[in-house]
Amino acid sequence: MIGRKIRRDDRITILSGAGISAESGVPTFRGEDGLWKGYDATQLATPQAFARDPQKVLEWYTWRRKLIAECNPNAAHNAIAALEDAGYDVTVITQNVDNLHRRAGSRKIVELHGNIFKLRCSGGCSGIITISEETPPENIPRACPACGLLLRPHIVWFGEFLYPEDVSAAHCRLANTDFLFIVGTSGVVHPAASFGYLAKEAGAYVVEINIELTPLSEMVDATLIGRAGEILPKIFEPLLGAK
Ligand code: BJW
Repeated sequence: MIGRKIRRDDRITILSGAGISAESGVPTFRGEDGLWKGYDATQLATPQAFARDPQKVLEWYTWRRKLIAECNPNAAHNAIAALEDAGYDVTVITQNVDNLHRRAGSRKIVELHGNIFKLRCSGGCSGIITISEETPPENIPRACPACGLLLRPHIVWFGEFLYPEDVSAAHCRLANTDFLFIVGTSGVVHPAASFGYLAKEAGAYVVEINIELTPLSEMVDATLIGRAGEILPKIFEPLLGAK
């Protein structure tokens, strides 16, 4: 199906984007359904938007958090977690902030763009506050316990730098992986958009799974067109008994 056989000792890396969570009911960012509550995410997920109207941005995140908390991992998240559970060397590098890989049971995860269930001080105090999916919106803390400034989502907005330790962890893995599966990403947001090239240059076999072609389709070794929740179980489930 993917053109190269996965062996038991292969290192398998997943680079996931919003499309992997679409079948869970989490909206994607771009494309026809790529609107969040009528807002263009690229206009609200910026430090400028937060500086201009923090209330609006925080309300938008509260709404999204509630929507995401009501969603569950789907067959794609589960197939990846099951492969790791079966003893394969699997690392997930995700652009998603929805926590669904962790809820599915994946353990080795690099969250490139942060996590919507974490908060940090908008003034730069170092502590990160984790909130549970069940926390009602009215109980989500608003002010930094150390300095009193507003808390903001622990998310990387446009124009902000990713955390260097996350980028290093991703680069290190991409340089040392046998397979890279690029799943459900439009492949336009950097630096993640360049990760396929890094892995390929380092010798990985790169497979894209998406419902449509993307700018990355030309560089990958194989593109599988279809839903992640249908394709990934077909690739990974036959491997489960083989470890
Ligand atoms: C399915 C499916 C199913 C649907 N099965 N598939 C040139 C070079 C380098 C950088 C830049 C540059 N020009 C501009 C930049 C900066 C910018 C950038 O890349 N912009 C591009 C748009 C051009 N990058 C940044 O700002 C990053 N920081 C940075 O580069 O720092 C250095 C720097 C600083 C200052 C200036 C310049 C550089 C930070 C990026 C942070 C991205 N943050 C967001 C918002 C998070 C907020 C939040 O969630 O609240 O992260 S943007 C948004 O896009 C979100 C996503 O993680 C990210 C990627 O989107 P993704 O996952 O690909 O989703 P979609 O919706 O685009 O695609 C879904 C796909 O799924 C589609 O292809 C569907 O077909 C598919 N699909 N159903 C399989 N069932």
